[in-house]
Amino acid sequence: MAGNRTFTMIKPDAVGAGNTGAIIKMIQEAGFRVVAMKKTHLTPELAGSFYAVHKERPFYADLCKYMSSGAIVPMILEKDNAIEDFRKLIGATDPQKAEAGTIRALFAKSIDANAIHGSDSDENAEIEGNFFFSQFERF
Ligand code: 3AN
Repeated sequence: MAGNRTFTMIKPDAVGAGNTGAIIKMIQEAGFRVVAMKKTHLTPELAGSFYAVHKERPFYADLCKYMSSGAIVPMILEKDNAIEDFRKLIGATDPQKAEAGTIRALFAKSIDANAIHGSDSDENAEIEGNFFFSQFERF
């Protein structure tokens, strides 16, 4: 992915609250191009394998339950400096600490129901994008 792609998912709290369109608008206005996108619903098992890196963390079980509680909208996004710029756009994991104007400050309900995911490295963006999309689903 050579540094210009990231992966995101709009999470069940934000999809359920009807904020999908507003969030995609913010993403596009920040200069990201949508390379792949769909609406889907994870099983608890699939959520568990997506978040396998967090298996040992105390919040893992709740996270898997939450991420399979409703529809999500995964996307692959493209922009120069995508990983860093996207994490700036979404704000801190805990919405109480997220900078004003960020997606989490505007739309997240709590540290677990925090509206949106953003990959933390090029390597993880590639792994996470491949979890949801085949090469034939990218534009
Ligand atoms: P981020 O999504 O900001 O990169 P990670 O990768 O550390 O955060 O955590 C993955 C997800 O796990 C978060 N998006 C959040 O939903 C959940 N999470 C992280 N830390 C906590 C915590 N202390 N308590 C509850 N859930 C958490």
